[in-house]
Amino acid sequence: MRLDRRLILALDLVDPGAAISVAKAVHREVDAIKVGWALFLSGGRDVFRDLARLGYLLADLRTAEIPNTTRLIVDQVVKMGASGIITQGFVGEDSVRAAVEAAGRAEVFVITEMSHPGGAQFTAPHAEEIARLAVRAGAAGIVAPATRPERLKALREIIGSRLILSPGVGAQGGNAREAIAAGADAVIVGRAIYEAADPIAAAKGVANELRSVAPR
Ligand code: OMP
Repeated sequence: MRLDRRLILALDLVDPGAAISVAKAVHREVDAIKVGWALFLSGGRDVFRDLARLGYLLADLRTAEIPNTTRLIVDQVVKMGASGIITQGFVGEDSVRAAVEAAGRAEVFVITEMSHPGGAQFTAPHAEEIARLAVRAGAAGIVAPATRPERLKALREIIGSRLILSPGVGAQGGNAREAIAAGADAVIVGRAIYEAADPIAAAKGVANELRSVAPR
């Protein structure tokens, strides 16, 4: 993933037409567009294929499965044109390896510790182990919370030069500058952009805010 703006749009809209129109408006202001189950269930493969034509499509069809099922899902996701894939790490190393193998040239990002308050319950105590597992399995990087920037520092030490993508900015209370300063390579932002009166201005605003933070 090439990170010029250090910003990924989480396009969690369920109306496929609205999703495509926001994506067309905003895609030049972000490094990637992340799409997930809600949009897939409403718009299916076609909307994913259309979005993949705009640039880097990060498919968040978050696998949390045994290796064989993971492989089957990731094969399909790659066929829709995804350049990157998000998978859960708590499923263990064999499943994450299966995702990396099936992804081929697509990059795999492993969720270590989730950004919502419930993420502190079970995922946070195991995040370091999951980050180590992600490195061993050959993942391109991890997903870790902007809502707990102090955690990003610890995870960075484990994953070295691999990428940290950090959700939780804006609607969940996290701050983009703090997340990048704490070691994230890019922030994942959804509602604060696609629910804004002017999503282009909102995306530019986040990217501008980040311009003054030194890259790691
Ligand atoms: P907003 O809260 O609207 O900015 O959206 C955040 C996006 O990041 C959503 O698509 C979430 O599903 C996703 N996300 C988290 O919020 N927290 C996590 O721990 C992991 C993810 C993710 O893997 O993308």
